[in-house]
Amino acid sequence: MSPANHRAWGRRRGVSLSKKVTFVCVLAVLTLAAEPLVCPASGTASRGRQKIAVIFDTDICDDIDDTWALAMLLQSPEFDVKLITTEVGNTESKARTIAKLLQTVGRTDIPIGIGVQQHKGGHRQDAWAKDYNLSSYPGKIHTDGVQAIIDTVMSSRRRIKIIAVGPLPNIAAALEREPKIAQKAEFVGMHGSIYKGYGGSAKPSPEYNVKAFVKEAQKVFAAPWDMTITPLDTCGVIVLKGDKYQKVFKHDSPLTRALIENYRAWYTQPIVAENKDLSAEEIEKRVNEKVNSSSSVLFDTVGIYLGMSTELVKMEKLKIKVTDDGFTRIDEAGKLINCATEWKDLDAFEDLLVRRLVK
Ligand SMILES: [Ca+2]
Repeated sequence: MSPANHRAWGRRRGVSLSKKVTFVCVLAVLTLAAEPLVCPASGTASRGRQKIAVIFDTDICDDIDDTWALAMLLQSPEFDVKLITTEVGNTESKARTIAKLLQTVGRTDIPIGIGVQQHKGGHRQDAWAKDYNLSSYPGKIHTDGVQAIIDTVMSSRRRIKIIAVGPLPNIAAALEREPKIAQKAEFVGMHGSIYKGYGGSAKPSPEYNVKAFVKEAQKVFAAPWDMTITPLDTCGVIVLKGDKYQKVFKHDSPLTRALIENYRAWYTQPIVAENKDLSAEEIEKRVNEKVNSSSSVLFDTVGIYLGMSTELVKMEKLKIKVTDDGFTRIDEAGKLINCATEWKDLDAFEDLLVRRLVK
């Protein structure tokens, strides 16, 4: 309620003094109980803002940026994380990585949902969680992650944001099973490519999260919910190097240790798989050259940022259509979507990301 509305409410006839006093007291208690939250752009504290209820849907373990995004999510007091669901491939094995990470940082209050499974094979971060048994997770594990998404959205009294940073089989299946989730949730995603492609290229690309499961992306992009995306135009340029990277790399917390261990496991796996004759020393040398000096492209961290703010990016409302070959084209027949098409202050975003990870 705004101050003006508050005053108008107070002026209404028939509201007794005692009711007014009760209202003011409840408001005061709620305000004091709320954690001081941080304004993402300025880093200044702001009291009394209600937390944003979110479901985080991730294809963690395919690329490493999901793990960075998860770390940013957990370190951002703006969010009340209601559920994390795993996307694509061996979703049960991916849930193990998430469970171990949440347990490592003391966040087993967060339920995990196992998403639509395409296979029972391996993923690049499996080595990190190979000793972890999913049944030992103290929190809740939903074996039907799609139903968990539906139940979490439909039972919430507040509008939920689904932050999705992978291909979209889970979200498409949830919409198929319960279309009403589109009325009760907003969608924030790392998807598509509007004016720029991979690596800042001047030509748009069929972006992986869309291209890998096109029909599912088309379903999600046509649903009647409010949608905000970071396409490659903004998320494809996030790489931490130099001092910024070293701050995270050298920060000794359970979260940053787990993050860098996962980065190491993810970077090591293909080197070992593709070079059977390499010595252990040579493997370590190659891994250290990269992992000790810079991050990979951290696409998904911008999805987390858009879940709480759009201050540092230029937003455009564009009619977007997902084509059968996986492009996200501006098209009169498309759906109106909030697109982060350009950075206003990329440096400030990188600083924010680092601050969050090392706090
Ligand atoms: Ca991802």
